[in-house]
Amino acid sequence: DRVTARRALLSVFDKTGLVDFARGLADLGIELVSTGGTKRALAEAGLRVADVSDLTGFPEIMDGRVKTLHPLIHGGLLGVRDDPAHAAAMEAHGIRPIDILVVSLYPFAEVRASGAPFGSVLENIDIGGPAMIRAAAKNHSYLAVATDPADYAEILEALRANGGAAETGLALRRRLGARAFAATAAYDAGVAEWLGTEAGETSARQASFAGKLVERLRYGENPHQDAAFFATGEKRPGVATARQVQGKALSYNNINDTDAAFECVAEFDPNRTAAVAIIKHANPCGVAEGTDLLDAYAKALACDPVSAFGGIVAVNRVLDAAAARAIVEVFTEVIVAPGADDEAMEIVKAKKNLRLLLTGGLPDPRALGATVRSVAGGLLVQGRDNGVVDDLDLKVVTKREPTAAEMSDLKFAFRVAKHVKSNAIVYAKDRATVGIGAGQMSRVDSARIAARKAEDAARALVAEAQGREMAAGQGAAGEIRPLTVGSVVASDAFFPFADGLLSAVEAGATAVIQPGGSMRDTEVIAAADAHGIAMVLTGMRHFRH
Ligand code: 93A
Repeated sequence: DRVTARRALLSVFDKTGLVDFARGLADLGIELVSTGGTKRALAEAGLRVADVSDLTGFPEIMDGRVKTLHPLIHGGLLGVRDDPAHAAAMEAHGIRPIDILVVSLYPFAEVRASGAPFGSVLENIDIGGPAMIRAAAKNHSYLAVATDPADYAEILEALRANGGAAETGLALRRRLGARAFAATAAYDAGVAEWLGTEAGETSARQASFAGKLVERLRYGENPHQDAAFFATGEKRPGVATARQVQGKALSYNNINDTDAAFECVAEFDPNRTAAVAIIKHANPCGVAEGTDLLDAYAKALACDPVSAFGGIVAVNRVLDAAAARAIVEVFTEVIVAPGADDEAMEIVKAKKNLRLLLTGGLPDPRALGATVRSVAGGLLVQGRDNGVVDDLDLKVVTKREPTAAEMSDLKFAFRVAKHVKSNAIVYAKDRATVGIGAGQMSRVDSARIAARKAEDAARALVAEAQGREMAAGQGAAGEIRPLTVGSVVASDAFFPFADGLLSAVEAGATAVIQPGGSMRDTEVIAAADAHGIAMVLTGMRHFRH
């Protein structure tokens, strides 16, 4: 996989580090070829360098718009050295291979930012540079391509190894190739954004850099916002790659919520348990494991039946008829599942507007990947939160150890808390959520809201039971016992003070799972001990904003 470099083509706008790098190449016996300005800079430094025009026998024309766009250059970049037909073509047309390409592009972004007039910004769209970069990156089996002065040192180091054998290895060339495509992609994204803005395109329509357009959406989060859906090409089973079997077109909010639902339910291994997540406004309003999907759905629904109205339901196994029948009884926007059996599909069909999405599988919650969010003038990129509670080193820090049942519910609750917007508080019992507090600015408020929702759910259950008894002619009064009594609770981040914990104790929780790491951990642990609560620290936080 080693290639000996004999000839380098340098064409750089940014001349930082150019002379030293080129001298390093020349010292290794590598021949230099350059475009106008780059050649002048090298010649002034006393280096021997040929002009691209001498090589092509063609002058730079149209104010430099056409200087390297020539078969003698592109043939030298693209020719597959080991292919006899390519070698013959090179021989026949006098094309000599280029082994190292060094390009830095016209400063399009800088010229645009300077407020220059349209014509100068346009003139600073580099065409020949990206063409060469992409050719070299495609042909990285034979070429090393540098698109940034920061790459020079690494390349020189490789060439100087083995007693200055002027060789590059495949691993380095591939890395450089990937950086090169990233550079041209980012460059073109900037051009697209600029020209789109100049053309009066609105934001969503010009966001072509986000990936391949799947569809234009009717509107965004609100009707006055336009929107579109792009696929990145990532093969992760989910809303972007799913097959929509039926129902009307998905809206922006549907797509966002369906993604949240499916990512949440994918935390539950289908070989271990059936699981269902019901999502509203990107937050779970009920998540449960069960003996089968029907059981899991009933438990998930009981957590917050009011919010589940108009929700999105995700299941982790092939949707069966019994579960489908129960789901269609509640007004539901979307069902997303790895698959569905024929009978289930028939049942769903009766609800024309209900969308059924089949993904063909579940995404791996441990997979790497990136999440992107825009801020004014920029993008924030981070790795996916691929932390899974089973992989963590859990530490019991209280006098009382959790019982086996508590421990199982604690892990369940923490798994769900990862998918609840911060501050997240999740009460759980028997592997079902019984109260969820989401998206509050104070953790105590989240805890209180979760407890209150659990009380509401308990009230709803009693009312339902009373209704049934009344219907059966036996007037009865049920006692309202909040579902949080005897539950466990998870917090996505540490308790900064004991108050958040105390409010969970008040609601009846007997065990707590949280990352730990607060300055007041000892205070929080002491409060847990004082109330006979078992506490487990995960060492991992699951903020989700
Ligand atoms: O105007 S171009 O799009 N046409 C070309 O054929 C071409 N070839 C190289 N711009 C082209 N370049 C760019 O010229 C390079 O990407 C680099 O930014 C610049 C270097 O020119 P000089 O060596 O004259 O300073």
